[in-house]
Amino acid sequence: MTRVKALSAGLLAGSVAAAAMTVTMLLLACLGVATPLVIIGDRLSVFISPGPFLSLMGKVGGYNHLKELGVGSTIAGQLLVGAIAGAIFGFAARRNFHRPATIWTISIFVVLPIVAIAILLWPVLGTSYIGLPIDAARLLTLVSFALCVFVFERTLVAGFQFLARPRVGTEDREFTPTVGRRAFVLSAIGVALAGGGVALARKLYRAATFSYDGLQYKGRIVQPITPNDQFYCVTKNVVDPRVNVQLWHLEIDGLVENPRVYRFDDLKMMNSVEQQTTLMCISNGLDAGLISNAVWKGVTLRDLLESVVPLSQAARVRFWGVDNYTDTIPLEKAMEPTTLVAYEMNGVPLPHRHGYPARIIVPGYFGEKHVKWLTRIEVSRENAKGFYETQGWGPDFITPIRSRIDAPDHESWFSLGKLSGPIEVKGIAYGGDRGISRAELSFDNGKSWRDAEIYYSGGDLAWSLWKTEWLPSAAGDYILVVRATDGEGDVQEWEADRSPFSGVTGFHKILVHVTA
Ligand SMILES: Nc1nc2c(c(=O)[nH]1)N[C@H]1C(S)=C(S)[C@@H](COP(=O)(O)O)O[C@H]1N2
Ligand SMILES: [Mo]
Repeated sequence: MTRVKALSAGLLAGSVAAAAMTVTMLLLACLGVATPLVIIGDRLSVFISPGPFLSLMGKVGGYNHLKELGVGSTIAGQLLVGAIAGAIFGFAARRNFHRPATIWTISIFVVLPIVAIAILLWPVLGTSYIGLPIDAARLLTLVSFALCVFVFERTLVAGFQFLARPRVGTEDREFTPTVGRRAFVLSAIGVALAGGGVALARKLYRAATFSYDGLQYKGRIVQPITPNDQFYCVTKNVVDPRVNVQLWHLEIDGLVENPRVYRFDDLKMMNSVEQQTTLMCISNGLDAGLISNAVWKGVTLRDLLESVVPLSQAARVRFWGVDNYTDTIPLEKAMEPTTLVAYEMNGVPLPHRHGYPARIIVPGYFGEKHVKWLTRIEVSRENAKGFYETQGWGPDFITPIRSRIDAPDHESWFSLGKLSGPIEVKGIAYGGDRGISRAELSFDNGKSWRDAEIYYSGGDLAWSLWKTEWLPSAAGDYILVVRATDGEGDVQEWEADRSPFSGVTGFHKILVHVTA
């Protein structure tokens, strides 16, 4: 066989094999198995610090696009690498193409990638979208990956032999019309595989988080308690877990005397508490709606930790989601009676996208710390870090005082002549786990302030809703500003020395035009 023919036969066989492997991965992904298609992104994202991360996100048009780009380029990259590997294989195998040594193809195309993946992706292998415990998930991820590369290897060898084997009854009359026909058949198989891959990708796309990741709750519709289907949502995942509670375990281990494993029913049998708590994402802008309030029911983390007895060196607690998301809080905060492992949200089991079957609720800390799809609680030393902390968010994760004007809209117009009464101005105020004692409004960009009425208070751990009536005396442009005071008497302010990655501080302002 000539070099060119061997290279092109290898290239074609490699492309088809890569397509077969990708389809296998998509199939596994549909079954909730972690595949390189998504965990490579998880692995890489911790290396990108928040500044470049945000600018990258801005460049590609948002977090969802970044995720799409991540998966898309992984698929493209793997098809490309497969094709090139096929070409190299064809070139190397051209002399004894009818019996390439299986030991070599298995070593290079199966064993080597498994070892590489095990080393490079070790920290994220314990991911399972159906909720398997971490060790079982890691094993399943590896075995599934082995299956994928095995599919690649077998398809490559078979495809290449199919193209390169001599026609029956002839001796090495290569690239006759037979070869052309065979290339056509193999390409057709490749196209069929690609079609199947696209169908699977579509199915996954419909199940993906793109439709709700970044959902905000703000404006006139805001009520004291956010309905579950309107509760803001942030996830690092392309497809969120749908945990099978029969498979699910909650492991509690690390620096403890008696590590324990809880099943869902064990949690339900324990003493439960119910509390209203507001969650806010660290990246919530001054005018944005990545903040919502719900009533959560669950067990106190303290009860769980006391059952395992933390050792004296214990200083932090690290939470693990089944999606391999992690975050930490100080042990002291973990022991507060309001830090929960919650399994109900507004009277119903946690919806899948909010962490079914159980999540952490840690009042007064940014949303990041409220780990969803909880599967492991690890008591650890002082230096343990979470997913976003490793990226470089923080160092402060305690929510500052924030408030927002929900009505009227920014840039709205009123005509004095047509007003039948005062304009209703309303919004929210949030003081972490310190409650809200006061909300004030300014209609002159902060020169003077007057009290608004707090007409709803959800307690110390939740937001308060405020409103006031405004009757502008003259036409003009008005800048409305809101500021809140928390339950400890601290007044909302712009903190000049706060790290930009510890959440923004400052005031929400809107512009309102009043005409005669
Ligand atoms: N397991 C897991 N937990 C997670 C996340 C995640 O991607 N995976 N996202 C975090 C972030 S950034 C926020 S702001 C909150 C959002 O919670 P919600 O979607 O229920 O509002 O969940 C946190 N918990
Ligand atoms: Mo977040």
